[in-house]
Amino acid sequence: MKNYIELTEKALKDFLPNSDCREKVLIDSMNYSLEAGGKRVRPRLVFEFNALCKGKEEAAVPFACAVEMIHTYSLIHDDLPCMDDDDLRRGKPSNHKVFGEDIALLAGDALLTLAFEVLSSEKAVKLAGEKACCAAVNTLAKYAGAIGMVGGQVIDLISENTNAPIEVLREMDSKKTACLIKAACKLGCISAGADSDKIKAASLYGESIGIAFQIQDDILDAVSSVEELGKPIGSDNENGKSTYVSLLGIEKCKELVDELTQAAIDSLSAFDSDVAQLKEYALQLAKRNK
Ligand code: GRG
Repeated sequence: MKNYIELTEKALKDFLPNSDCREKVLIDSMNYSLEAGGKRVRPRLVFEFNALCKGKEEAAVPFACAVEMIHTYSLIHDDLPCMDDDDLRRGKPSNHKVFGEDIALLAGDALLTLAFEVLSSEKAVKLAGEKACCAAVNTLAKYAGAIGMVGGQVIDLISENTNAPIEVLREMDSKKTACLIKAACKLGCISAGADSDKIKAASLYGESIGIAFQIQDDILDAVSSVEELGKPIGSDNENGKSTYVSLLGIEKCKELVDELTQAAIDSLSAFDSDVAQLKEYALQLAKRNK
């Protein structure tokens, strides 16, 4: 999986409207966050599952871009003063610090809608087929929406200063973090026209690595530094939010990450092709340091 970052980044540029227009500042703001140096975890998952299901790589490109657009919008909105009010993202000033709150809010909105424009575009339909594009729109909308990522963010907001217990944290992380990761895994299968058993197994993989990803994020927030992470640390504590680390301690969290990673690897037994890459990627994410 060497090519996926290049493929995604080139296509993200191509899908972005031309900035030679009166609303140039909006396009520049969208582009600023799209090219700000994310790890491209979700596009990689789309490409990995597309390959595992023996799909055409080109068909995965619009799907990978759509998921990354939703992810990017969520980060822009998450950093806004009305949310986490963070000034730094990926080692650079947050979108609203550069473009102002109004434009940052609208850049997030425009990325959210662009994701669905891309998924239903002529290009996507030509590459993946109408049925797959329609299923992808439905899946991404569901996982990013009110009972998915946005719902998780609301649970996060209303749980501030409540000493939320582990069950609430689990539901919040499943929705806020794992849902979009799950959507990426499912979209990879859908882009390849895979059957429902494979889509279900991909969803299980996504749920497990998604929760592990969030626990690892909580661990890094506790043990890492602003310089290493490129974003502020310790804001959950300051905002009175429970995290896996505050509830369970670092050692238990590490054990949980390992267990969830193993569960993700086990779910790959539903596939008849070589799962080595996805196994390796789950292990790599569990050890990530940024
Ligand atoms: C819709 C406002 C709104 C928020 C949705 C996803 C989300 C909730 C908020 C973003 C902030 C956050 C801590 C999300 C949890 C998931 C997570 C750890 C995101 C960071 O993802 P990475 O590490 O980011 O893949 P990069 O920078 O590599 O793209």
